[in-house]
Amino acid sequence: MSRAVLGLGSNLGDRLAHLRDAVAALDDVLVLASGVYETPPWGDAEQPHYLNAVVLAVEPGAPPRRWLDRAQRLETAAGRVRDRERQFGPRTLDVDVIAVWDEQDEPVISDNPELTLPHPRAHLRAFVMRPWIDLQPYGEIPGQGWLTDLLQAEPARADVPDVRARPDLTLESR
Ligand code: A4P
Ligand code: MG
Repeated sequence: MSRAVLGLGSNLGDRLAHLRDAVAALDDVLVLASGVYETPPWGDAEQPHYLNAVVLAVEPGAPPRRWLDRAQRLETAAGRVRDRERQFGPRTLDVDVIAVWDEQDEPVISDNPELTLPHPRAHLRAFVMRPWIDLQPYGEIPGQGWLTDLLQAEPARADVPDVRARPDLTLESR
């Protein structure tokens, strides 16, 4: 089994619908979806707040690249328009491949710019690690450390209070 942690984010349009549609489209590989969190924008302040969530997925025999293909198909389906001037700008849907484990359950490590694994900014981001720790209290970002430790270290620590659970929103499909 190839295992993946995927990060979902949306801050344009019907944010919850974008996340739910992505989760529904992952139905064949989905193991667990986190709660939904409302988060201030990271990296580019002049944009609306995001809804963020994390999912765990498995697929027998999937090479790492297949997770990226899936992520990009989901973004396209949500009508995402890329603004080359704003790397961290607003979007209907962002799907990042946060980490992948191969068939032997070994973490995939890669500095390929097409698919860098683990995601190079995941360990800095409370909006990724806080939902993830819901699903895996003993979760680890390969090469970076335990989620528990990373969430208590700067810079993520300062952002944790602003990552607000939205128990009124769920990712159950419509
Ligand atoms: N790429 C390389 N590695 C990966 C990976 N592990 N996962 C490449 C996904 N893509 C990866 O991505 C640019 C290129 O990265 C792709 O060609 C892919 O091959 P993109 O989706 O075209 O561009 P982007 O998403 O605008 O840039 P980037 O650098 O992925 O931005 P991020 O890091 O995704 O940041 N604030 C909050 N609160 N919540 C958010 O969800 N998201 C962002 C986007 C900014 N601020 C946010 C949030
Ligand atoms: Mg992205």
